[in-house]
Amino acid sequence: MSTPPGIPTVGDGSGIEESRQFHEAELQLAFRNNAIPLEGLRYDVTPVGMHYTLTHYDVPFVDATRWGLDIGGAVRRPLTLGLEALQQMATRTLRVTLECAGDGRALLHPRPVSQPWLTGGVGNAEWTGTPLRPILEEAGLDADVVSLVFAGLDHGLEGGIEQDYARALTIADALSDDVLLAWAMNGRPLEPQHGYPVRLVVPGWYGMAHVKWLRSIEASVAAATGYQNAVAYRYSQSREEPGEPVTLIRVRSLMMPPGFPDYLTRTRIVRRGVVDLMGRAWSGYARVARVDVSTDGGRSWGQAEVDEVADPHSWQLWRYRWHFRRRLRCRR
Ligand SMILES: Nc1nc2c(c(=O)[nH]1)N[C@H]1C(S)=C(S)[C@@H](COP(=O)(O)O)O[C@H]1N2
Ligand SMILES: [Mo]
Repeated sequence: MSTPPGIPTVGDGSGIEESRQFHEAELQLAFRNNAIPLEGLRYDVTPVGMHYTLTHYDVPFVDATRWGLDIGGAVRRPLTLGLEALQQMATRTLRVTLECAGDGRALLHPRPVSQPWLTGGVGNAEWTGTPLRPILEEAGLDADVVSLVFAGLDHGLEGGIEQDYARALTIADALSDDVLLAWAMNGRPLEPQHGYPVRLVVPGWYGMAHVKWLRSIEASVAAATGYQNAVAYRYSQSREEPGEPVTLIRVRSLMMPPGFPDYLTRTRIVRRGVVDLMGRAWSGYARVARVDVSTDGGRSWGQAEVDEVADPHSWQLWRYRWHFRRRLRCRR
């Protein structure tokens, strides 16, 4: 594959030079795509209005009474399913931590020019829908199908390529048990920005796989191509390498900031004494067994208590009792 054109970084002629100052284009994206406020980590299930959002193009307006999901390509019985038909199928609710693959990118040097996440491109919601596998079985995948392409109703320009937002899964990943076509978030119909009327939910995977405003599923006898699979969402050390595809969520944790903030800078003020630190840790690969906490800038570490009984795809609560005696200066 030739050099990916699509992922600009600061200082490469994108017009944005590396600096802690952000370009107006980045600011505009940051307003459209909100992070969870870190105090929102307190809720086991993230309230819908606190859950992060990431939308590449425009949020499409969808009339659910006219909406249908087309299942086609290399299948024996192409299907079109409306919302009511889907809702009459077997229903499951899963608590799933969703994180944007770009979470934290604005802290990188050089900084990739995109939605400028600092932290907080994450949330933990309850998604209700119907399992994908029986629908694929009903459609009857041809024996030589290797991937499924999930396309959304949204359309835009990215990396110089005009496209519908679309992501593929291998057949094995698409058939795995917990993949859902979801129409509800925290027990209510999806909000427009979260994919109304139906989105894909692929527990354990970074956000880009969870295609919103799902319009079609196409069975393909070829491996995935398309901008969002072949150019975006790849781990690479240089522009020249095609890199490895981004799939499951890597291990991470965040802390609810203790004390209270300064309005402008968000510097925290914490009173001396016993401070119960709390946060969340998650990984799409495995349960989190241990969280280490440092309260002295990494010189020493203690072990937090980690909730090990959380749902399999849900983030886990951690707690750490801090005996705060000395004065300390911390940023953010
Ligand atoms: N159709 C469509 N699906 C999409 C996207 C998009 O732009 N269009 N963004 C993806 C990305 S990058 C992320 S991180 C998640 C965000 O889901 P949320 O906004 O519901 O939190 O949706 C994914 N699904
Ligand atoms: Mo994302």
